[in-house]
Amino acid sequence: MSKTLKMWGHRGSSCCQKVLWSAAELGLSIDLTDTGGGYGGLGAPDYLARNPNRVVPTIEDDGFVMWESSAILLYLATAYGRGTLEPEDARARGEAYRWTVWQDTTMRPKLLPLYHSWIVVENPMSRHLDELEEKRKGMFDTWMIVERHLAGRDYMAGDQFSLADIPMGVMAYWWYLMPIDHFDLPNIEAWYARISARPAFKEQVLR
Ligand SMILES: N[C@@H](CCC(=O)N[C@@H](CS)C(=O)NCC(=O)O)C(=O)O
Repeated sequence: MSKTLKMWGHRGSSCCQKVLWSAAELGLSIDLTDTGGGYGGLGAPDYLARNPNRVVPTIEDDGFVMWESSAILLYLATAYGRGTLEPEDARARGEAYRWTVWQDTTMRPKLLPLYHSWIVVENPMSRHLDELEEKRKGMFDTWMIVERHLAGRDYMAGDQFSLADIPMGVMAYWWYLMPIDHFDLPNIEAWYARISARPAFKEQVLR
């Protein structure tokens, strides 16, 4: 029987998708308490006692509480995915850590405002098309870093799927969700086709 982790979060959150997807890759079951988003509960005393940041996700593994989605991903990979999600090779592992940190510090801060602008533009009364276009164009250099990195590589941290593909895969999911011009990114498209064919991605992110 697979191990079950408790999780507080919601499926519409990119941070939570990182955790849900990684747990599924590792064969871990998740007992999800819908929290945040439309569900609320971030200010409830028992939630705040686990996560004082008023954000999701939070997990609990046999009484061990973790928050901060990338830290949760790294914890799960170390605890349950040595040699699978967590590469054995120190340099591949270093690369995996780098892309995980970079997703939080560089990619997400650009993608999130673009996504929010797109939601606004979906409103037919919107006057924000210029702003959307500016943010879209502003992502070119960021995506090109990934595009060049993937030249001659099947996955973000080498020739095997690893934890590095999860945060970057979730970013690609949100990017391709928007019906905008996605630039010419053949290496990213080929990589995204590879990772989005994974059953855990289909179950936890695409659903
Ligand atoms: N750095 C934090 C960011 C957490 C965060 O901003 N979570 C968002 C969802 S992605 C949140 O809780 N927003 C409020 C909500 O969904 O109600 C992490 O990666 O865990």
